[in-house]
Amino acid sequence: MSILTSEIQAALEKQAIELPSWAFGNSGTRFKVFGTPGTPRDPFEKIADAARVHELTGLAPSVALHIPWDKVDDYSALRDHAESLGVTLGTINSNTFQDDEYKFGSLTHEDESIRRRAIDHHLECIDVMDATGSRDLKIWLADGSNYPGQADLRGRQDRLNDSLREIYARLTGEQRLVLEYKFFEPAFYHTDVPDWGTSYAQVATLGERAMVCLDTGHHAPGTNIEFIVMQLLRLGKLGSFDFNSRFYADDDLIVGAADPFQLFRILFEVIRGGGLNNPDVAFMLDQCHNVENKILGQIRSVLNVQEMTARALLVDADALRAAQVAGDVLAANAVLMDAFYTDVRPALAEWREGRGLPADPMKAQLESGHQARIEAERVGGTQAGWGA
Ligand code: PSV
Ligand code: MN
Ligand code: MN
Repeated sequence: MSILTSEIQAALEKQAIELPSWAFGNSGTRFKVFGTPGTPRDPFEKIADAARVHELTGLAPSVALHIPWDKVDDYSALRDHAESLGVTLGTINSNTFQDDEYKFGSLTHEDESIRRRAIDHHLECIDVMDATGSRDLKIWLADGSNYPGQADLRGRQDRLNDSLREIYARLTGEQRLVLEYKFFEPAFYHTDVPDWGTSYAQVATLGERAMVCLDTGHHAPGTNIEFIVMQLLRLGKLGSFDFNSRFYADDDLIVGAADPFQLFRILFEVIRGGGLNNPDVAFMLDQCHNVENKILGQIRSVLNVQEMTARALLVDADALRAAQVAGDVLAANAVLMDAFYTDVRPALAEWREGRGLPADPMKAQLESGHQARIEAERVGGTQAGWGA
């Protein structure tokens, strides 16, 4: 009998992880962007790559877009294209971090005309959402300052709130706003939305459909991220995850690569807090593949999330609770570690096969000739990159 009980299988069956369109474009560091053959030349091809990941894993039914990187003339055509490949268009990510005007901020800017421009960009993103059928608008701001005294910290919070209120008021129906925080970079002294508390304080003033986005790479080293997950779920304000992993700063590496145990702990708190397969909590990746194959990198990522979810689902909740109540520190820790150390890969492979999916999606992609085909097809044109 499989170690994956029917309850666990039912939970895994429903798991969905949104892929970022930008993961399929070329990306790099400020030192070098390595182009790779077969890289998509437009948003249509990025979506085709994302659909390939879903086809092989059954785990990634939607793709997040970044505007203007994924700007197209006809969003209904993009939507039809996605749907014809078996995926939907997901979160719309705004972008106020690459125009000269935004050098000193966007939604927080002192200059009303620049702040207006930034608000208008978000309103246009909501127009895109109307056309794509997307539910979530994700806002990450590069706003901040580099030197003490450079900026009026308080005034910027007030303007940010004013801007967010206007954007939120434009949402209709099921649409939501998720505000992402990040402790530093590109600003180094202060960032206007540096932490979950600031994001929470801002979205709490907007309304029920404004939530916090937690990017796992956006915390200082040593931060107990699972505690934040617990707290936001408790407050009903965890809107979405941007999963990735980091060794140093905002590395955007494959989720679960740097610290699988941390991913396990996060997923344990997600399950504990009722956040698994909960439509209010969107699972997304926010990653870049600078040196590895991008489609395989995304397959590896969603499998890592699935594997750690399965392990977290294996935690014997009753035994854990009993040990906690009894004050049995070592027994409680052992319950958690037993689940973490369980190798679920063979059971997952078998389960996948039973659902008509390849037992090993990485191997299936490698042996399929798919990469060679897209390399042959995608000759000419300009390859998309992080930022195009
Ligand atoms: C910048 O830090 C960033 O990685 C944020 O995490 C956003 O989610 C992402 O870029 C896309 O805008
Ligand atoms: Mn992010
Ligand atoms: Mn980031």
